[in-house]
Amino acid sequence: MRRFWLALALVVGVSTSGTAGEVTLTVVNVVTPQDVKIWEPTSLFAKKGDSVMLKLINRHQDEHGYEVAAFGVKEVVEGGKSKDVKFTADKAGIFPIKCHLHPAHVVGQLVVLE
Ligand SMILES: [Cu+2]
Repeated sequence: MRRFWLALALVVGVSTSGTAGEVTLTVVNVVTPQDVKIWEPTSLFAKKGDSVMLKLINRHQDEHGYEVAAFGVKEVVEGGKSKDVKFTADKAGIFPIKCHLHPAHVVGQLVVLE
């Protein structure tokens, strides 16, 4: 339950209309106070059918991956660079987000509402 509220607190973009819309977010790879590298925000929200546009910004010197396997997203962002990603959230559910290069340190989720 605590994890659920934490996820809610990290909501940045949810489209509010009844039809499919667009979710545009900037996601930045940062280091937490616990010295863990994460893509922030860690929880992304969209509605089924939304186009999701993410600007991935890697603030580190080494490259990091951003994978949302459920939607065919698998990017590598070089150190100090950014990359734009676009996909359609065409199914509802909770889908893991990870760095496929260093799976241990970057974990998040994409929540797609029906
Ligand atoms: Cu990484």
